[in-house]
Amino acid sequence: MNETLKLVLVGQQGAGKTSLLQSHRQQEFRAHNAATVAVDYSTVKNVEVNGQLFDISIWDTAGQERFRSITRMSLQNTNVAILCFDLSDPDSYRHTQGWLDFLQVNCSPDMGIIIVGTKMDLPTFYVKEDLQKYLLTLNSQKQLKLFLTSAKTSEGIAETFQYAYEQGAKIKMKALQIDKSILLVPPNKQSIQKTQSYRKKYFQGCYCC
Ligand SMILES: Nc1nc2c(ncn2[C@@H]2O[C@H](COP(=O)(O)OP(=O)(O)OP(=O)(O)O)[C@@H](O)[C@H]2O)c(=O)[nH]1
Ligand SMILES: [Mg+2]
Repeated sequence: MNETLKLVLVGQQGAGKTSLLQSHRQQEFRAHNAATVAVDYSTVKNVEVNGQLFDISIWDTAGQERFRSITRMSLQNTNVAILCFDLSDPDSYRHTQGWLDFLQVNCSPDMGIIIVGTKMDLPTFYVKEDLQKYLLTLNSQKQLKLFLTSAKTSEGIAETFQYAYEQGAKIKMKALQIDKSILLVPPNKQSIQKTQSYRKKYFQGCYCC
């Protein structure tokens, strides 16, 4: 059975999350996308990443504030979060620190984070070098990789998802190795005795649970 990978798209309303995914999965661009309600979810099976097959699910969250608790729940067990901001909208850009804080509070420290500037076909005030410097100033415990994309021209889309898949695969395989090494450590005599005495005390000698 394939391992699973989970990616989640987050960011302000209208940042271009749904368009990014549509460009990646359907190679299409819609000039007027409806705002996402709650969260959309889709899986593609049998994707080869780093020589291994994965079933990759991508969760496209809603940027609207009223869905924040659903976004929070969607982040459970995420391998990589793709944080989008709109390059043509300074307000969207200013919210990246808030979104990073949100991810740090609600996600496992092992999760990867990628920052994606969207709509690079539109006029923008930012150049990549300045954005990269800005990322270094953000309060993040991780090294943040930045991609600039356009769902309209599909520039940068393939590279963004390829990187996200590879990073996700590395994180997933590392976590599985840790799980296996924990299972390989045999329980010692002391801990077995401790468990038995605990069960006797609280379950009156019932060992079935
Ligand atoms: N020119 C241009 N417009 C884009 C691009 N990406 C998205 N848009 C437009 O921006 C608007 C919002 O894009 P969405 O992808 O729906 O944004 P979203 O982040 O999913 O928004 P929510 O679902 O509300 O959180 C849409 O009308 C898109 O057509 C892009 O790369 N270039
Ligand atoms: Mg959307």
